Amino acid sequence: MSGNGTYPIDRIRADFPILSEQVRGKPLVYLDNGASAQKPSAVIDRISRTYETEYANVHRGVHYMSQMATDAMEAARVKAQTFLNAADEKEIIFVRGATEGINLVASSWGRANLKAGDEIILSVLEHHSNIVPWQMIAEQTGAVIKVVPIDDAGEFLVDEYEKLLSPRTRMVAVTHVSNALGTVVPVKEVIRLAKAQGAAVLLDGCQAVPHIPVDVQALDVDFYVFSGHKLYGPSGIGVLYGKQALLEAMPPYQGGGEMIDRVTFEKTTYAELPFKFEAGTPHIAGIIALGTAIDYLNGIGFDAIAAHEHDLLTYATEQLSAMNTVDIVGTAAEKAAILSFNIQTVHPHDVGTILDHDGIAVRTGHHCAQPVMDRFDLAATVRASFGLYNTREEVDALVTGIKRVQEMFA
Ligand code: 7TS
Repeated sequence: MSGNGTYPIDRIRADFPILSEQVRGKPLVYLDNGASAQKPSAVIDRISRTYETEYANVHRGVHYMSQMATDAMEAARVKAQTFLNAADEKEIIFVRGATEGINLVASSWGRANLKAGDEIILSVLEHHSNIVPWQMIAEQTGAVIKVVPIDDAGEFLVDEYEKLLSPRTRMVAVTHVSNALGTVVPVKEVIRLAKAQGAAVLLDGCQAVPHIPVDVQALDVDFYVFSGHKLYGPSGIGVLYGKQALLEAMPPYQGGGEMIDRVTFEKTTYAELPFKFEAGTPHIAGIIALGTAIDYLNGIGFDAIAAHEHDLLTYATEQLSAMNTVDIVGTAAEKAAILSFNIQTVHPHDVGTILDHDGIAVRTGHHCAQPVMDRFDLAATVRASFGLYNTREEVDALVTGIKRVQEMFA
């Protein structure tokens, strides 16, 4: 049961076969959704069905199977468009994941738009995949990176951000929700201030899309990326949204089949959007099943998901706050489904290993966000990250596990 009596938790849990698995003789308590979420049967079955009944390469066959696969893939593009409320399906580019989406924008948009002395604004909260691609393009173009600080609660400091903005700011690339702390960044304000300076904005939506509805038109954001595997869909597939005019003005990222209009050794012309950015055979079954994951989420509804996860986060935060020797890292006013903490004097990896013996899966380490760890002068944290199928009983299991760790190290 959850704290919210109307949420169909039992039915939802039954949709995820892996949740009935035992780990070391104990029921699996999966609290590592920030790293990757588990898959409902609908998604798993859709992958099988694609290969069993409607598989061929896409966009190139006149034959029946190729047309079936192409139609299913393009239907998934429309689902992703609707999911983000993009104005046009051409604005949805399928990529391997958020990492590839950010690399695509940094490389392609960056090459076309950045020159020496131009400024890129990131924040301390970024995952490495929203840092390193910008460092690489900065090195190539002479652009300069500025970093928005956070406070002791892990809040994005809008005042400090405002001070960093200047007419030289060309790109603001920030996360929508921090993977290490759970902080929800005030992205509407971030975008409004960037637009006032004429800067483009990319949002890394990896940790946002599983928890909160996103409307790219209402946000007026230029680029938005997310990974399918954190959204209860397959790994190896993700989405880059870009405003059509920006994508049209950008050079291709990779060359190859699918992305061309006409190839001769003298000159090659490129395909229209979105195909210009989709070189090579895509992850066909993954794209189709990502569409199914989106259907699945819509079937539950974001209001219900957000309320359920808010209840779990609040319940877990209360319990851990009450434990002396437990320090919660990241206490922003608005957080989404992520609880990072440390047990004083116990190394996070030891905590993770002991919890694993109880069947509890959490992530320990720097969470690919080393600047966040540096900000708090930590090497690592333990991170419990919740999903739509977690329960208060699982939070209780985590609390019992933490008590066991405390007793072992007392
Ligand atoms: N951005 C954010 C905010 C993320 O949380 C992650 C993955 C990525 C980008 C990269 O996504 P990928 O699918 O391209 O790898 N974050 C995590 C995590 O927190 N634990 O494992 C992966």
